[in-house]
Formats: sequence, structure tokens, C-alpha cells
Amino acid sequence: MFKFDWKRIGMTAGLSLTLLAAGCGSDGGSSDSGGESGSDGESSGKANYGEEINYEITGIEAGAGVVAASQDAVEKYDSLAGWEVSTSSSGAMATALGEAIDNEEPIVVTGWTPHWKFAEYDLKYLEDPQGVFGDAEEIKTMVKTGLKDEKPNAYKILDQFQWETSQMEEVMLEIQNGADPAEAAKNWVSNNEDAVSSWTEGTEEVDGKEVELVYVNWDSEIASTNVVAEVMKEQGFEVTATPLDNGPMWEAVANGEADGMVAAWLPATHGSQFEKYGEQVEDLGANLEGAKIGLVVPEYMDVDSIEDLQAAE
Ligand code: PBE
Repeated sequence: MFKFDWKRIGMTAGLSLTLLAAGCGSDGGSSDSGGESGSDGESSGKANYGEEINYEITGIEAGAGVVAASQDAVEKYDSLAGWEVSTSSSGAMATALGEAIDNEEPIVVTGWTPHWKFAEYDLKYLEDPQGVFGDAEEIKTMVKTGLKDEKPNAYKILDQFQWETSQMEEVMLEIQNGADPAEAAKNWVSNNEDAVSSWTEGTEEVDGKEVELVYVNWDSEIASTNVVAEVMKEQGFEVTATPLDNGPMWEAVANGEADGMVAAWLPATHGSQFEKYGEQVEDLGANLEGAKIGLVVPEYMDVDSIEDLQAAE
């Protein structure tokens, strides 16, 4: 019933890794060429990393809001003139980030919080003086219209689902360390009875009622969707969770093919999807507050702001 896009995702991931390998090959060690390339008059005393990384921002899935925002940043910042945002997958981005850090090489990735990468590596967001990446975001829950009458218990669990960044990160980290997502979700659910019982409060168990959730294979959404699915399973639901691209995920809820999703990043990240589908879904509010997107670099890079990067000549 849903359109799976594995082939395309796999192909773009492969392509981007090739580009990246080409981009990193030129110059080993850490770059601290600060100032010496300041012939363009923009001499801020900062290293020129652009050249080393082929003026490439390492992106994720093409449909992601953070990729669109990064493309927007390339348009708006003079310092990013001539840069490109590569698209691949969240997994390929994480691999590229890990490899760059192993070699202490520069890299600029499309990043977001919550994400396990901040626990794993020393990273920083580049300041965004033009506000292209928005402020604090919320992750919201969207369900199909009519769900309340059709599946009141499922609706109520989705409505009551709400947690903290640190909690989501616990699940993400366990998955990153090798646990199967469903297994990590199960562990978290059994260790967090208080949170879980506040989500199921006032609901009744059911006997095999089907629930269709949709999500995107972003690390944060793999964690949240698996946790919600596990909670629903324990209440007797038969849950299917289908990974889609971002646009199709919104569309599936809007046209009622799916019951809901817990992966709506607003107001900025998925602003264009909300504009398109917002009228056709029911917004159940935030399930997590204090999320964020932006350009992320390793702490050892000598740049603090997007404006410290240097345009391609
Ligand atoms: N993300 C994670 C998504 C939303 C969740 C930031 C990669 C996006 O950019 O659309």
C-alpha cells in the first residue's frame, strides 16, 4: 500500500559516499591553515575548510526539512556561495561524520537534536545569524481525521505520548550501539513505567486492533516510533510501522492510509508539509520540545558561525 523507496535511497547514499571520498582525499591531517588563504579579502583568520571538503555540506534524505533549510542557507549566506548540499541517507551522513572525526578531518553535516551523535562525538552547531534554520522546534504528533471515533484508545495513547530529549536519546544511543530498534524500545518501555503509564492512562486494552504508523528512517524517529509502537502493542494493538520519505509520510496521514505519525518537526523544518497537509490531519500537539536543526561540525574545527565558512571562488 505504501511506496517504498529503498532502491533510490540506496543509490543516492552510494553516490554521495563516492563524492565524499573524492572530497576528502586531497589533504590528510587536520587543517589549520588559518588566515593564509585570506586573499579574498574576507580574511577572518579562520581556516578555509571549503576547499578541503569540496564546498560540500553532507546532507541526508532529499526530502528532509534540514536539507531544504541547508539549500536555503546556501542561497542566503555569501559565505556559502558555490557550496552544495549532497543528499544521501541519515545513516550515510553518520558514517561520513564518524570517518571524518576518526581522521580529524573537516566536515559540515546537516544536523539535528535530539541525536546520539552529540553523546558520541564533540560537536557544535554553527551559529546561524540569519536564522535560516529557525529557532527551537517541536516534534508533534499528527493523526488522520476521524481517528478519535474510529480507534479512541489508539488516539488517546498518541495524544498522551510526550517525552524529553534525554529520554529519546537513551533509545537512540542503544540502537546506535547495536540494539535492534524494537528491542531497544522494549527495554526502554519496561524501564520507564511511569512515563508509559501516563501515556496509556484512561485507555482500555484492545484485542488485536490494527494501527498503522508511518515514519521516516531518521534516527530520532526510529526511536520514537518504535517506542510508541511497543506501548501500543502492550495494550493489545497490532501495530505496523512503515518507513517512508518525508512527503509520503505526511501524505499517508492526510489521506487516511495511515493512522498517524509522531515525526512532524514544526514550525520550521516541516513547515511546507504542514502548509500542504495541515488541514487534512489532526494536530495532537508536541510530543517533544526543544528540538533543533542546523549545520553541525566537529568541535576541533576553527569555525563558530556559518559566516566563518568561505565561498567557493
Ligand atoms: N530531521 C530529523 C528531519 C526531521 C527529523 C531533522 C532529519 C528533517 O530534517 O526533516
